[in-house]
Amino acid sequence: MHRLLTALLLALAATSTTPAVAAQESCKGLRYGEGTREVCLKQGESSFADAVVSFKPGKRAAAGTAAKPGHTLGKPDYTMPSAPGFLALGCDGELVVRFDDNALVQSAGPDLYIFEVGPDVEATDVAVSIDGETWIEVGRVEGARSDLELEGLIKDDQSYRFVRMRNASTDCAGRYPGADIDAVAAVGSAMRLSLDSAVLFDVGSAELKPAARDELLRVAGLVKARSGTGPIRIEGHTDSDGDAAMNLALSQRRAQSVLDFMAAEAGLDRQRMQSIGAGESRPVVANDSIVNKARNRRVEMIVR
Ligand SMILES: [Ca+2]
Ligand SMILES: [Ca+2]
Repeated sequence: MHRLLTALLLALAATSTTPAVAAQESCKGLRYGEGTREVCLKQGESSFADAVVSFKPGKRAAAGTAAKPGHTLGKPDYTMPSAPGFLALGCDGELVVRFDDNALVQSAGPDLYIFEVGPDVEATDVAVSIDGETWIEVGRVEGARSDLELEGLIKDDQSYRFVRMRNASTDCAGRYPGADIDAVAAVGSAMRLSLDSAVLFDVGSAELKPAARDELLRVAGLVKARSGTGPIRIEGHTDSDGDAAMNLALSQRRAQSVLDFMAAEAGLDRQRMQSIGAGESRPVVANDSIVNKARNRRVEMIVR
């Protein structure tokens, strides 16, 4: 018995002295890089940016395949300088990307990772935003440092969908001027689900339609399939039609209706959930057409 215990303790000691192996094994998602550039994306492929919001190439712009901002979306796919798969920002270049199926949140350890590639290492200033309008500068990536710790810079209970990168190197000569961006990943990544208000509610009502049930049960299934027991933020949003105060109140009641259903009927833990009304304050697109207004009428779930 005593010998068995000693063997067990020795085995435990042996595993604790091999942190590199332990780190690899502990990454259940996607793992990239080595040493100081190593990163574990626990939420896998959804961690990456999903859409280009804007790209200003700057004074000295790249040409050809290195000038396509879409190359910064999804997983990193750079293989060699002559191949497409990255964007050269240009000397004064500025790129804004957006997360759609996920959102950047503060987590333990670094929260944002910029995959910068190519033979030259160039500095990039990074900012993040909740709405794409108000920006928080979060630091600079350069050389060996590709990740950013956002603790103390962003709010713990908020989620950020926009990342802005500005080339910060002054030496931007050559065929690929400025920083070469291959991919952008939220290491601290929450799942973002957007529900169409028209599926859930009648106009002006916060009472769930019978047909909403299937959609909400489907969404609850996605939440349950995700590992994690962190907070779930349920946000109601409206378009800009009508009175702002009434929209705010309606969005709050709708978010609460979804929360109540998720707790009472869909088996999600009420203690994890919080409902918030944002009214018309946070559109995803300009309220300039019938189609766009419909896109802005939504209930979002941000799941950690
Ligand atoms: Ca994504
Ligand atoms: Ca962090």
